[in-house]
Amino acid sequence: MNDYSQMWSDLGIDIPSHNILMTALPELYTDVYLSQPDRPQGMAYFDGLISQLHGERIQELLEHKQRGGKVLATMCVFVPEEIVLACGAIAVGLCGGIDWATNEVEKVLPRNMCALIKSFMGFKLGKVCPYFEVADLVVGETTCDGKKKSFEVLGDYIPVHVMETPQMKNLIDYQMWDAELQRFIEVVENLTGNKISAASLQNGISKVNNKRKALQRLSATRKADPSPISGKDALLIYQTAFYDDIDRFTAKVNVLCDELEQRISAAATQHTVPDKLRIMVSGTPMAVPNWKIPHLIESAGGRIVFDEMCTGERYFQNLVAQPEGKSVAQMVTDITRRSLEIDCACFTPNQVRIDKVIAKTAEYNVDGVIHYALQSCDPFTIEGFRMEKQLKEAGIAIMRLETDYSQEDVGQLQTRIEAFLETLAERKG
Ligand code: BJ8
Repeated sequence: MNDYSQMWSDLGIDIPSHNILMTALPELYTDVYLSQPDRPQGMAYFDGLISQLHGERIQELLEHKQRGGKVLATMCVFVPEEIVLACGAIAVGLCGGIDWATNEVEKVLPRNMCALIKSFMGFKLGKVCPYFEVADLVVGETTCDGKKKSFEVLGDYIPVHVMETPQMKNLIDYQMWDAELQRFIEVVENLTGNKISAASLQNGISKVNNKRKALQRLSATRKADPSPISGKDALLIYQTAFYDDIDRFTAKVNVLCDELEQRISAAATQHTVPDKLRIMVSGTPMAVPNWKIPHLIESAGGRIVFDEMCTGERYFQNLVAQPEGKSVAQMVTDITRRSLEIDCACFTPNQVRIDKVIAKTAEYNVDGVIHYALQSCDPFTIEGFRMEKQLKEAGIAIMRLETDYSQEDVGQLQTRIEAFLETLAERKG
């Protein structure tokens, strides 16, 4: 494996702290991922991707910058990657799935913020995230109050552009988001020095649509019983979708899907044992390396077959309309329409998300739903109550969990998850 110490040091990474992080992750990864039996061969690429997330991928981004390209770091699926690509820039996600530099974070943010926000702030303040250090601009949004105010604070450390995301889906919200996208185009054009053309935006839309189609294909394989891929592996792919080179990633997901579809065909002739319990996880996104809940569910005998999260369906469930033959303005309107189809809990009302969960439990033959919210995340925690009530009325088993990134509640969570799965097993007979 290459030694990237010099690259990290040149980026201003705190090497001793980064070493601690890099030492802890392989152990966790082996425990959560590599210990799984019968993994698809196509997962080898994603294992390599994770192991090189701070190495080879960062080097690629630096080479892109040496050629005059720009890198934009994002924290939300609202930020239109299509526009970033159309200006010749690259969009990457930010690390945010582990507690880091908490003492430093609590000097600038209140203690009871959601773990996701504290984590990405900790990665910046603790200087352990090379994505922050290669980024020319962080693109934030006003989805929830915590993020809205935290991006203000983050702006003291790195250039930040904040997009005002809509909270409702009325005509005025479409118009506002369309105007926000125009403002974003100006920002990215000024940063990159590249003007968007119809051809470049068409290309950006096609690339992102192809990535989403590949992820939709992956998701569709999980309707099979038994599902040909573990929920943890599927989650890993959804998580890395925010980091990898878009064309390479799309190709690798499609190769994996070929293998999964072959597995499904083979299972049909071999009378393979169906999944014991098929689970949907719904709620706040799980950023790398937040694998706590999926690991507990699958260790207790559940098979996660659907992820109703932004590291999941919410990211790829909708495509931008076909861009061929359209003007830039028409394509921007299409991006607006797709964005307003996102069913994040930051919207009000958001009945469409609950309706989708009910519909998908049938489509994916789900035995029970685990609703997951990070502590102090008001949008998802509050919506979880409504979700629970309506699912129960529809006869669907559901359990709500609230947690953070600490390991302190693992025992308690394990007990609750095992008890829930036992109930599901009895119900299933
Ligand atoms: S579109 S889910 S990625 S906002 S967990 S920071 S909501 S307090 S992440 Fe999200 Fe975009 Fe919505 Fe998706 Fe706030 Fe909640 Fe923290 Fe959250």
